[in-house]
Amino acid sequence: MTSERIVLPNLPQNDAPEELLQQYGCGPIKFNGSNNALYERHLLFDNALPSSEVGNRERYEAAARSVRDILSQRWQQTDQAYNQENPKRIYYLSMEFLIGRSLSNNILNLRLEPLVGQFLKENQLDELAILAEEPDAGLGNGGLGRLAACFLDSMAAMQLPGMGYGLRYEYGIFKQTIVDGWQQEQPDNWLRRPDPWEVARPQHAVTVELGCSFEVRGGNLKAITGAPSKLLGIPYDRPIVGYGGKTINTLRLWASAAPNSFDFQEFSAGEFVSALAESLTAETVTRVLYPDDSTSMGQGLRFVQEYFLVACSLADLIRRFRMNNSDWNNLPDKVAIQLNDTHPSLAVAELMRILLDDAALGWERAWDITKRSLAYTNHTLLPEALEKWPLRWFELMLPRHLQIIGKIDRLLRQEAMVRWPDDQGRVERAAVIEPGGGLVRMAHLAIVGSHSTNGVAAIHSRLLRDVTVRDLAELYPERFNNKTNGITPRRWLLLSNPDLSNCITNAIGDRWITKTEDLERLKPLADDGEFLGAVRMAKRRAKLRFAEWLKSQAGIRVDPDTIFDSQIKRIHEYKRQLLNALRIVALYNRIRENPHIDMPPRTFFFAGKAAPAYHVAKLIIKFLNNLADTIDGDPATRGRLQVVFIPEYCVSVAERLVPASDVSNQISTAGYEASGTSNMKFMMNGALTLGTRDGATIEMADAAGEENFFLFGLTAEQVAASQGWYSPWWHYENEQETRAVLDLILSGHFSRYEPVLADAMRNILLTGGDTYRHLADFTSYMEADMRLQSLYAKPQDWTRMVVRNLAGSGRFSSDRTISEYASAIWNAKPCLVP
Ligand code: 26V
Repeated sequence: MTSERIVLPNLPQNDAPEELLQQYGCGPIKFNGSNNALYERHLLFDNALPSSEVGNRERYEAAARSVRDILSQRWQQTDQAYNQENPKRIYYLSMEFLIGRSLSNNILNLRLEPLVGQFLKENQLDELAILAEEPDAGLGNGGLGRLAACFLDSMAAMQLPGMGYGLRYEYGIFKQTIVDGWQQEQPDNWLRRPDPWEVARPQHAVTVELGCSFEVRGGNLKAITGAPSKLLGIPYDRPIVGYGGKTINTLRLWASAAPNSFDFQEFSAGEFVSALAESLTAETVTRVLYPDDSTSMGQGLRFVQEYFLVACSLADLIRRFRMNNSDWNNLPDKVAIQLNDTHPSLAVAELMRILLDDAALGWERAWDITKRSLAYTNHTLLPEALEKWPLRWFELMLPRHLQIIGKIDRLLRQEAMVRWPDDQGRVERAAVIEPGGGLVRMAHLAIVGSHSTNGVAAIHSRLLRDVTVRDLAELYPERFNNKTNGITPRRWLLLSNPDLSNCITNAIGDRWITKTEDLERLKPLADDGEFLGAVRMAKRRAKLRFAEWLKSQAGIRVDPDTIFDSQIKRIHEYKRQLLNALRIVALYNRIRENPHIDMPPRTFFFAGKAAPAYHVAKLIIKFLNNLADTIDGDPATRGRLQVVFIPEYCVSVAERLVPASDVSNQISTAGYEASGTSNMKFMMNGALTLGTRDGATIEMADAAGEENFFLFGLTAEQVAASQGWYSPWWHYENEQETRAVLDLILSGHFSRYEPVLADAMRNILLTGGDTYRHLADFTSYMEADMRLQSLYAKPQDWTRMVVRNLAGSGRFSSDRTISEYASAIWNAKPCLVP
């Protein structure tokens, strides 16, 4: 595996807006001219409404359609260039794309902001109100889905011929409301109104064949054996605008439908109805995104979703390959398929099926081509999240794939037996089909059937190789590598934090937008008083903006003169929102015991969703809300401590809260968080990190210098080594503050009317053994917090550290990550669009 990085083309930086429109093929069309203006025309005609009835939703649609008009020529040119040049293409297969809103992002990437700004001013339009009409496209659960969206942005910005393939869920991640402190879930019907960004391409529909038929019963999919059936996959394309607008790639999302083979003449009225009901069944396949919890029921539908994504996407990319290439042997030279976790790992069996049955190649040839075309990224080591599917489901739905997987498993076992003739245990541990259990280990299938397996941060890649799949890593050491995650600086800095962006650009120019290594040039400015003042001012503005937004949205008042201290991510025991809560209770105790204590006033923000069936995570949300209420109601700490749980965490909320935060909490039990990506967003937005040595946080501290980080807690090695003897009771009995905090919680101080809560906390933190080591890390978390508090008292020193973090954050751009994938895994090069 080569590690050399590809050289990227320089991007256009300062084209004049009018020239940009020319470049997009929009010379004759005026965006805001009076004559035949795009916007006016859409506003007037698209919804056939009198202007008296036009509201912000209509204005949003008209604006989005205008922007789409502007980019559509360039979008087609990108496609044409790829068809003509026939470069190696990159296909990113993912069950999740957490896109968020597109209008402002597309305007920014097309560099239309000056034009749009002028237009809004002339027409006295309320920009924020119009942007807020766009639903936040939540086709993902969290980090894995947002990473996929950042990767698409980077590939387009870097003019790489990349395409995303996913599912067009009618319902994205559920909407969260908080009622009496408890999480409630509401369906997210984000497509209720037409989505101006999507273009249906029915001419490219694909037929998917399954070994059985289905009935939907009680929310579950029931298979009807012996009745093979077909599904139709209809592609919906969304433009992915690269920064500078040179390249516009495509995200293709598949919607399921019933094939149109129904012959009206031959059926009676009764069958007519049942046949249409069948089409409803077909459409359920892409109805809803699965929330990230492996424990919940009804996973049969998830299995069908995964195969549906794989079958549609491979058929589509193979069709494209065949248009320009006649020799199957060239597939790996023209196609790189990246599997985002094991969710699309049926691609191994499906590509083998295509090569064996459709292309009529022999096993050896097909196997070689498959491995060289596919690559796999692992995103978690949690055993409960490693997918294993029952053999029985393969028998029912995918009998041919089961044959193929059976043979892959047999050949792998033979190879392992040659390697370890005296160790049947190792052979079984390496196998694809789990011994006895009747389950297919999807991670093993992905590793065996591809040429690359990567983790998403150095520590994670090491644990994956040395612990989780050690046997396979010893069989195929050359396949294992690391690609540390990144985030797109366009959405997560330029768009979401205009004040800090300007401040950076004023200091070092705007090349950082596509070359974030330039941020290193800020390092010497850590000693420049004027620059520090500008950075402080930018943070203050972001805090004011956030406080105003929170008041208008949720009616919650927060004080921008307090430290904004945030932890925003999915709610999970290993992410340890409860450790954060213990810290807050300790600070609360300190103030109550000593009202004159010198402590900077703080506002603690939590946001995040719990999987609907993850009972403990929901209890944690309830506890955080009770904590917020109790502290709010206590005059002893008023004006000094405030806790806020922001409901409905999503991309748009992160875009607002991250720029406003002073402190970022990245406090997972070491060894559990594969990488984290919000850690990087905070770092790039001028927050300081309180964190454990886990995931990419380790590399972030390394890049900024550990002296500029507040690291604490056990290392992954220490966590693993204490497995046999760790007891939370030792900390309870021997640490005064730990005991005081727990005693207060267990006394029911924060759960007077809900005794189950205190019971649950006792169980998680003490009697249940404290699996995630909250108590082990509590004291050193408090120590790190004290260091942070003292630094905050010296604004100049604080901001100096912020600048050193910012200067070290360039490595965590997803452009860097993608350039590593492109050179070391995909062997893909940019393809310029003329
Ligand atoms: C599992 C399941 C199980 C069943 C249904 C739906 C579903 C969806 C997702 C998952 C696994 C999610 C794994 C994941 O999100 N990992 C996160 O990936 C981020 C990007 O690499 C990384 O930054 C986070 O540390 C890691 O937790």
